[in-house]
Amino acid sequence: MRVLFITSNKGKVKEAKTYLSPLGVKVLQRQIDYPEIQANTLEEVVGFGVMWLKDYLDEPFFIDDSGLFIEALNGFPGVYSAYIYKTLGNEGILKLMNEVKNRRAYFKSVIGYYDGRIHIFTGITRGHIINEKRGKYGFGFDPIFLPENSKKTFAEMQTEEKNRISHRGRALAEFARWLKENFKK
Ligand code: ITT
Ligand code: NA
Repeated sequence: MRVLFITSNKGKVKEAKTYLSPLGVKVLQRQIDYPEIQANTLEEVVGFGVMWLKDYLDEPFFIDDSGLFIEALNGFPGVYSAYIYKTLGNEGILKLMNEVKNRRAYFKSVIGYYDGRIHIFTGITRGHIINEKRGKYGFGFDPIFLPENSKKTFAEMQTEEKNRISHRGRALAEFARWLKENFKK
């Protein structure tokens, strides 16, 4: 089967393709700017985005809204992650975290899939914000995030390795399990 992935983010597409292609799910990127509402949760942002997009698409599609939630900053940047990444970047986050002792943070990914109905899949990965950028793979906040029980930052991992423990990998795993249950060949 094929599904459209509505996103502007090539890094997300690479991860989704790497996860889903071997399972026989062909992922095609489409760039359609859908409104990302100001909301308190990623689930609300995704729900609104899917309900807006469904009128423009006539085949199954999904979107992914993600965020980095830093404990010492009360969950910031969270739902504002895209804007903060664009404006402050990793350097800005490192500056905000300068001398901050509690460096705990988590990434969360929410996938909204639509096939006539909306289905939500989520994944979380806990870890820490390190003191300097490390690694060249991945995208976004990957160079400053060290997942729990790992010596490598997300940016020091190849896609398969990141997928195995990442928030998006976990959301994709739920999504894949659901597809398998609902499309038994
Ligand atoms: P869309 O078009 O899919 O919305 P986006 O890049 O705007 O792409 P989000 O709205 O989900 O994505 O914003 C999340 C921000 O967090 C964005 O700046 C990403 O670079 C970053 N981010 C998301 N997933 C990440 C991951 O797995 N690793 C590192 N940074 C990530
Ligand atoms: Na976005």
